[in-house]
Amino acid sequence: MAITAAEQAQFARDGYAVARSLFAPAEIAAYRAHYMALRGQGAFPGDLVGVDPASNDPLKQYPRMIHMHRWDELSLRWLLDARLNACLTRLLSKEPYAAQTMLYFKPPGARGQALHQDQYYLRVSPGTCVAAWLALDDCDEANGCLQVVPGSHTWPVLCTEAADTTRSFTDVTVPIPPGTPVRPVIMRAGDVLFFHGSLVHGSEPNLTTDRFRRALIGHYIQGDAQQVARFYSPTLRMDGTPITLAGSPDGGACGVWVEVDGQPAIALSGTRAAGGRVSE
Ligand SMILES: O=C(O)CCC(=O)C(=O)O
Repeated sequence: MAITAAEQAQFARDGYAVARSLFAPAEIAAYRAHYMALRGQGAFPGDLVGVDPASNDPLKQYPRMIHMHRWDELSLRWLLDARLNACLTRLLSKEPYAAQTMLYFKPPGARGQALHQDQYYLRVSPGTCVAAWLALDDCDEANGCLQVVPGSHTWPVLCTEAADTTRSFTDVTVPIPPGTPVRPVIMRAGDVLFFHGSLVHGSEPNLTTDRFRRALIGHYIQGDAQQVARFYSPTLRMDGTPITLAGSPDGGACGVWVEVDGQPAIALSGTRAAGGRVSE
């Protein structure tokens, strides 16, 4: 079984779970070769920074890819893979819709991505989004594995603040109270991390000199959702047929940390900025 009862319980409690060895080594090798070859061909629709092999910034040499399933058959087949569908359907109790693919290359020396919540960007309603994050390389703290704040999936979407762009390639982050545990998710290539749309997560820079930290990522939304941010439309049913949901409104309330009886608590008093970055 792809998702065990213990993993399902962890997803409910902590907001994430890892399905170990969901993809075989030969499949992983094929994905790595495919995306490295694609990246070598130049820029593609959705690249947030152009490909620049001469740049000193590793992320300009290997920018992430977005929405590849709209023009790449292998990415589409992966997004709709029956194993991912089985895990997601078990975790969500209903088949999801598929909304996005992304490929992070994260070469040696690359910056990470500051802590954030995917729901800030996808704005799924009702319900939430869920990510399937497939490790294409073994990953740990040295090469910038994903880091999560267990239990933060119960938090509302938080208001963002400026991120440290010397460590993060994105410029906004969410604040967390001092002492809040942030847990590295150590994975082997072929493992898939599933995480809830409100889970606070991100990654630190790749500090190695010789190890990529590639990840193939799918974003899904709960199958009873009626709205999603327009950037993700049209979404797909897991049989590949398109379904166009209403566009969710920009802006809205977001959470700010306050102190209640000496303890951190979240008050919904802020205003989420409209517009800005379109993708998590
Ligand atoms: O892989 C990373 O470093 C960040 C990925 C991420 O934040 C996401 O998939 O939402």
